[in-house]
Amino acid sequence: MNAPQPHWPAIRTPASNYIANRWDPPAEGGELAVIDPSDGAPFAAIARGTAADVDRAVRAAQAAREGAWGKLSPAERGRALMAVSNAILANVEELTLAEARDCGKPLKQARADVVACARYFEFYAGACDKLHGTTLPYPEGYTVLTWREPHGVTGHIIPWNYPLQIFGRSVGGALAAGNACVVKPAEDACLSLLLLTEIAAQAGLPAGAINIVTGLGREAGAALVEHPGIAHISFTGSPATVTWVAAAAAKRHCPVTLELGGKSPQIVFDDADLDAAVVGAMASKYRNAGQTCVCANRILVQDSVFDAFAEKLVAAVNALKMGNGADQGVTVGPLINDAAFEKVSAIVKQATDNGATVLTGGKGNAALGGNFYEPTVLVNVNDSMEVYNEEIFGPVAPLFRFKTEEQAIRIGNDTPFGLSAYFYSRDIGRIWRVAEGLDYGIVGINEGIISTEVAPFGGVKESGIGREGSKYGIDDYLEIKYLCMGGVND
Ligand code: TXE
Repeated sequence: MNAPQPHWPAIRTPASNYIANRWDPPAEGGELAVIDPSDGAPFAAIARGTAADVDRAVRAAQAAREGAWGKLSPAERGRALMAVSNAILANVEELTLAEARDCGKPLKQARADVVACARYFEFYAGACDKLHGTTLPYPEGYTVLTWREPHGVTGHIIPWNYPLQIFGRSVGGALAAGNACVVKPAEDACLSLLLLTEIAAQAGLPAGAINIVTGLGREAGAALVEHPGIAHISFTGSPATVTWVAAAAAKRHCPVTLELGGKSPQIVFDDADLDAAVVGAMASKYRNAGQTCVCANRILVQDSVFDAFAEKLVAAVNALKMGNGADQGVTVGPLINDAAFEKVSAIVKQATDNGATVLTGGKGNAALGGNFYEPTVLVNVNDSMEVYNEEIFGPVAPLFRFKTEEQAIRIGNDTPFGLSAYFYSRDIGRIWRVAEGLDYGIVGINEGIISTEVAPFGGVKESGIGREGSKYGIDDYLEIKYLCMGGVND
């Protein structure tokens, strides 16, 4: 690479799985290189886990369910999760560094992800002793009630774009419900989760409550989905991979929670506060270099304010600072790997070859090289282009014109995805009409950042099944047992 690299402090990088509260070397001894997305150079190694490691992790989780973890009262479970939350914050520096370097994130953003992860654990800690069933009205002589029970051992397949946040949202909810967890992080970004699991153990979490097996999706990931001891699978990733994951889970009737990304519209109406809409678009589209499942992927702007919005957006984009996450003031880092860079480059090229105009960006950053793709704004785009149809997963904002509210809703819904949508308007009547018309699991109104521990995260249509985060997210990790006792009056 051309750019001088900043100095990264050393990061502990154990090439081991973490099972039953100890580092556990992979049975077959394999390793995978950990690549720094900012220069393409390997800087560490992780274990290449296989089916034997997954099996050991599942057994450790089963033992935890039957042992120390399963025997905690709900209040004690809550205190254990609160201790994990506090320990995450006490180790914020180490976790921030690991997340930033592994994912290519600016330090400020990685730090926010660590804090968000701690908040998930704090939220779920408070929920543990508030999960309960109900009594039901039944004919006299019967007593009927429901109990809520954990599935047992849950499997969690985590992607590379927000490892800490997605871990907190998914694993935190499963633990609050009383499950023990086996986690397979993405091969592109494992380090923060390995460290976090050790930190959780040191904070007193009983052995086997969380176990991590690293490795390739088609090896360790597939073994996790197929393992008969896994009673629920949570998967966040691509629609291509889920076809396999969901089919393998269905073969053994294993319930799933799925989050598969999106094609979020951001609609800017002519009565919107344009500056607020630009701030929202910047936060939504360009954070994490556009590698966010809820980021604005199609920005629809009403005709009369299109040029003004485009001008303001381009000015804001040109003020971003691209570079290595460890450098002061950097706001946009590299894409995660070569494949991601090629995908984004191909989508933009297909658009420009067919008449799209680049207002800014539109290419890799020549000075930084590698996987740095310049923050981009495109106009003159249409619905025949990949940039209209594909989840871009890069810092590229295509701007589309629309004339009427009905047209905006129609274009906004014109995708098989249904994760999140955003719109900007100050007309209260319009706000409720459009919120109702958009076919999405999450709708941001005059708001561009949407993910928080108190809210249900997930989508409709091809964006997935179920929710994580909030009290709804815990429901996915609980079974309902219905009890009917007769003969009470005999
Ligand atoms: O995803 P994969 P990739 C989208 C985004 C991105 C594209 C490709 O558009 O450009 O997907 O990313 C594990 N059995 N999203 O290739 O393959 C894998 O190890 C079990 C959106 O990284 O879906 C990793 O842990 N597991 C998304 C996880 O699946 C398997 C976030 C995700 O990898 C497996 C990431 C298998 N056979 C990408 N194969 C979002 N929803 O936010 C792979 N995995």
